[in-house]
Amino acid sequence: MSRFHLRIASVPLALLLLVPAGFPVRFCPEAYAQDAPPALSPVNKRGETKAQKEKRMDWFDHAKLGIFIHWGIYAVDGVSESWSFHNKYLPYEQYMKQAAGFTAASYDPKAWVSLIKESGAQYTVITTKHHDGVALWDTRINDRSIPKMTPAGRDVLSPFVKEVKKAGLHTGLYFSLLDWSNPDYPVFTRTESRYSIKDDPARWDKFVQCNFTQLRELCSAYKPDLMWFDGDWEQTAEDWRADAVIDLLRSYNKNVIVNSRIQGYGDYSTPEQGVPVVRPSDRYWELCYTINDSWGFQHTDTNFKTPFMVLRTFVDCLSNGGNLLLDIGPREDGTIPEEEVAVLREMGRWIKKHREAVYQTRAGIPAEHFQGFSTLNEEGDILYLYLPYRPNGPIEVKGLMNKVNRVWVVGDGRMLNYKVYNKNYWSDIPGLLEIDLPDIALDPSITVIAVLLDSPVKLYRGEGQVITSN
Ligand code: H79
Repeated sequence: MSRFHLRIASVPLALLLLVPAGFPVRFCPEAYAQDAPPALSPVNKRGETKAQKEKRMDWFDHAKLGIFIHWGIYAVDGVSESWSFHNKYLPYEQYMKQAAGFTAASYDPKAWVSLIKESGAQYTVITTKHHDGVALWDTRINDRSIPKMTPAGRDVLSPFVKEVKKAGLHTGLYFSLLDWSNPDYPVFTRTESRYSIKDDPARWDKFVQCNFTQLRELCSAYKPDLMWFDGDWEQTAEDWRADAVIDLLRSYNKNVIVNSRIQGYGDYSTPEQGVPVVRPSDRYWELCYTINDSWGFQHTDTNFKTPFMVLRTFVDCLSNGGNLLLDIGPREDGTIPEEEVAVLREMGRWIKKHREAVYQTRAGIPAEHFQGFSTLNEEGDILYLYLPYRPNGPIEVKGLMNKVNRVWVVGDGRMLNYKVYNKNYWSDIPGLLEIDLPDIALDPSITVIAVLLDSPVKLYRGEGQVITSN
């Protein structure tokens, strides 16, 4: 047993329990062993091993950034997607009249994909149908679609997906399970219901068939790598036929990844808007997040975050081992607001410079060790430190038991001077690692420092100690 194992073994149990569940095994196996094993999702109950799931999730795990697109008739008047009629901010008829203003006149799917590619994203998820039931493609189940209802007069999904695949990005399709416009769907507005499933199961079955038909249309035409469901909360897994939905998706692509919003049947969790404060317990997660406060285009919403703010949240996700699914809301004519373009371009600049500290990383060390965000490489022997600020002195890392072999600025290559302070010969407790960072090495946004260790990272997690020997 190594010296480190002995050290961990002497740490009180209560402290070990504080270690987050997603904490990599390599650090401290004993601490990890204290955690309950992550719950198996129903998909795994159906026979997939942990190793098989890891393999299937591999591209997603390394993708880190995805671009979400909310595009629909709600962009015409700039009202909230579907919710505006559901919550009765305006009458349903007025909401649907927006269709007459949806032109896609300047829609350039090639330019969209080129911007997404430039941002450094590895996948994109587009709203094929939101809760309003209006499909972007030419569905055969009804006339509620962009090709049938709007002056755009054509399927706007196919040319986009074609470009996505050409660019080597992964295809994600957002699909609302609920459809407040469908006459056979029980819920209409917040206060109006059409019927109840238990009173008329045959009518519900009719609706379920609509979902299955549309899912078949999407799977056969677009071969999604990822299905992003939404709106599952209104019905149970049984009513959605969640099991059969997953079977259907897998019959088209056995490696398909499904988000969690299908009543417990998905592969990864999807916090929405609220940036996680503690590391999510799910091994796989993705924060979906808007640049202003709206998913779709809303001309009155000018509350845009700066590129720096979005980048900082991206790094926050990286440091906790998750992805960022960053939303854009194109206008009805297909143009993308300049503020959103600026954010995607800056993400691209920064990611390109720091790619070694993005795609091949996993969650970093606990915040007590470093006042900022951190990640580790796959092997665990390079610690990346992200500085969304200009430091007033040396950068400090606490409790690092490894010897440091080299420190440099990522994307710049400059070697940095470092020193360890307060490492006493009579104590096993590590000293303070202090790294000098000259102003000239600072990135205009977030500087990244790489710390090469002599072996996979080992952390001291104790409370300190009095003199034990001298
Ligand atoms: O498409 C975007 C939003 O329109 C959609 N998801 C993103 C990606 C969205 N769905 N729900 N919400 C946003 C927030 C709604 C939450 C609530 Fe509820 C619905 C509160 C009350 C009803 C959640 C579900 C809490 C209770 C039921």
